[in-house]
Amino acid sequence: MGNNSRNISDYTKFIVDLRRHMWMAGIEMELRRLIWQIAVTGKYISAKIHESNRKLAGLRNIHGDEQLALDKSADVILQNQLQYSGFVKAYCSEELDRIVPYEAPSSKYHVTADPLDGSSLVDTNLAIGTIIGIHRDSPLAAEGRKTMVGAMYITYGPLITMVYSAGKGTHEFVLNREGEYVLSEENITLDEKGSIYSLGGLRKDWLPEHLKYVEVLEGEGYKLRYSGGFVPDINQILIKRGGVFTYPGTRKDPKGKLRLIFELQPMAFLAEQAGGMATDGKQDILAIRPESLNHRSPIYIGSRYEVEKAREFLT
Ligand code: AFP
Repeated sequence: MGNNSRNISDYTKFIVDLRRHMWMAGIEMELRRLIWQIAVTGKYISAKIHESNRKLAGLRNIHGDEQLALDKSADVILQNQLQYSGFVKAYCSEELDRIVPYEAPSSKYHVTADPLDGSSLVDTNLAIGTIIGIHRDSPLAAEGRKTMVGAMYITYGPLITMVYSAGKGTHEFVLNREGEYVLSEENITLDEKGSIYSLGGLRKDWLPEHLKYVEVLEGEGYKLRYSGGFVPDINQILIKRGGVFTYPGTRKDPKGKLRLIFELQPMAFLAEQAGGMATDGKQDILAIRPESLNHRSPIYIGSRYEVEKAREFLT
């Protein structure tokens, strides 16, 4: 099995687990080990979600102790797993106000995290997720296209699934009963045009040009799919092979709601690796130089037709 570049499908008779997949794709060892470490951490975060059981224990555990908010717990779990891994040079997340350098001089990678995106949905039992960006330099050093080497998300839903890319396509794995991540969708490729749209923000706050764009898609019969969770909403577009997610700039928030570094760059990396696009309506998400950790941006992400159509109305 020396030839790493062979199409992994030649091995369909084997269960292709995550480590084998990354090895056969020829991904360099430290990056493979980092992606694996984060995927394993998703199991611990999932256990925390179930252990905390917001429906029964409320915001206090059975001992009456105030429970740390789940998104903060998820951040602590990620930091504990990455700080001493030896692969991570620095870490930043939506739960922190700065980049945390780790004493790992030989390690290469800067990790960005939205540890538990959609945490406000936990009590509704809707799917939520963890979003990860992997950079060869600080995420503040340059635009994503120059710093990013990988991205992934983990979806905590009826199944635990993990989607990753290290620059050689976008692939989905499902956590099986044995606790292995097994390849389920390889080289996900978005169709030129989809049939679903996922529309964030309040219609009454949309800018006229965005409303005109949505009305064109409505006229073409797009079906609305919006859960309020960025990870499952993006995941649906990738797994259904097309469509568009947008959280636009509005009258109240011209920069939109979503965070460039923690939410938009990773999803843009995955979408582009799946043959799709991601813009702020004008320029590629991965061409935007982050101004701060809190940099927010409008987003149009998904199939080429829908994202390019947005550009017609917004530039
Ligand atoms: P929470 O993490 O506060 O639940 O917000 C989720 C989110 O950041 C993102 O996952 C959704 O796409 C977006 O907000 C939903 O925003 P609206 O609640 O305004 O629709």
